[in-house]
Amino acid sequence: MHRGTITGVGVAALTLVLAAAAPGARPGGGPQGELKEFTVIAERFKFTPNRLEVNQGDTVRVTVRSADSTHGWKVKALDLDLLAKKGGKPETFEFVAERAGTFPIACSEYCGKGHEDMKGVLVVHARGDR
Ligand SMILES: [Cu+2]
Repeated sequence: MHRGTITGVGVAALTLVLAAAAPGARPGGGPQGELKEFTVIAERFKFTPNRLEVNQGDTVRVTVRSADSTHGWKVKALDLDLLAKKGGKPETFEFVAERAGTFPIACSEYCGKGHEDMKGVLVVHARGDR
């Protein structure tokens, strides 16, 4: 059954698919959505940027890179959880912002005393609300 969510294995598979696709190719992309790209730096104890804003229907491509230890970039409400490993390569994934709303982002990998402060927000503006 297709659940439409991105979890650990799904992200890995998706990354491979993206790597194989030509840059900028957006098969199945809706006529209204745009491609929005973000690079997020995760470090103790913040995300930069910590606020991402897109429009409903946009394809969102997020690259997360750690500047120190291992961190997670998790949007629980959307079932997104990306691991940015210590000294690791940037991790990229892509999803379509189907639901409008304001979704909290948190670090999903305990990284020290300020871990709880690693927060952000993903804002998906409803169509017609631009
Ligand atoms: Cu953390």
